[in-house]
Amino acid sequence: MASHRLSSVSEEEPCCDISRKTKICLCVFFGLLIAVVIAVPVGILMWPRPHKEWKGEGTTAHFYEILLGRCYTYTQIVRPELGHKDCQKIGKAFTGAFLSKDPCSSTEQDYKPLMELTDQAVPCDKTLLWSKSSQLAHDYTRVRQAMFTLEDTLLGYMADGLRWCGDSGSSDMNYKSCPNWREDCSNNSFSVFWNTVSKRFAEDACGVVHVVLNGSISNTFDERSTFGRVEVFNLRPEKVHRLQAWVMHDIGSARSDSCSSSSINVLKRILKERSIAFSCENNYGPIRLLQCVKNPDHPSCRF
Ligand code: JS2
Repeated sequence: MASHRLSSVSEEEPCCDISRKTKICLCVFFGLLIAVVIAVPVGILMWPRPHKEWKGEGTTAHFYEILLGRCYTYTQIVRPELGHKDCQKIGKAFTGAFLSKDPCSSTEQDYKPLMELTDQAVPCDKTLLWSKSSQLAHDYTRVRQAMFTLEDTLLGYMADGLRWCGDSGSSDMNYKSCPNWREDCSNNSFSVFWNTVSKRFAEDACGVVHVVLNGSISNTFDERSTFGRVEVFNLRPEKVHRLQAWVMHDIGSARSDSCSSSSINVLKRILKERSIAFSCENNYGPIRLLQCVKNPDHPSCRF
């Protein structure tokens, strides 16, 4: 009797009273259930969240291509003595400073790898700072190539006029919008970059440092500007023994500020407290010539 029983358990016989088919169905069901339980949260996490809307312009189109192109142009053509710089590494360090990060909590630390890859010595007496006179300062160094504004150095040249930001929820650049300094946040990737590179530019300066200031506006020296807030306070008195200011007035415009005006006296006082000598000249001749090239018929340009 017993032997027949064991051998007689036919395929259809339910074990634990359930059929093989049911067993398979249950396995498939639980398998699917487990898959869903895992897939849903992973899916939610992986699902690319739309970038946060900011008040400022988005990342410049073709940002990375422009950055790399400028790096090669600068290191191979403009300043070939820097031909040893690795533009691929520099490009990666630049984007690594802000991609996949909250664009409102950017820090100087984020840009440290980039700063280390782009160190560049500017000869003493050849540093030119500027404030509210970008065009004039750059017209001058385009002609007087021995002098350097920040934008005449590798990193300033690469980033000049560009905009960029990322997002902690995505590894892409946000081309739609980026934080605006006033309306969103001040520690945004873009502003922190310019503060960081301006700080280093001032720290590296030596000898006589020059600055082009705009005498046709009220606050010729603005303590809230990058020059007034970052560069003036990062000049090293042990290396910089004088700051020479050139206060330029637009051709044909009324004089608002000059070397004897109150805002310039504020600059003079700050430098005195920092044991850095100060000298100032209104409408420095060579830059005046450049202004007259653009306004040849103006009476004050009849030499
Ligand atoms: C360049 C940008 C951009 O001495 C100069 C430079 O060294 C510069 O880094 O900082 C100084 C000028 O800044 P400041 O005094 O604030 O002048 P400004 O005319 O009121 O503001 C210009 C913006 C300076 C920082 N910066 N510099 N190229 O594309 C650029 N974008 C920003 N924000």
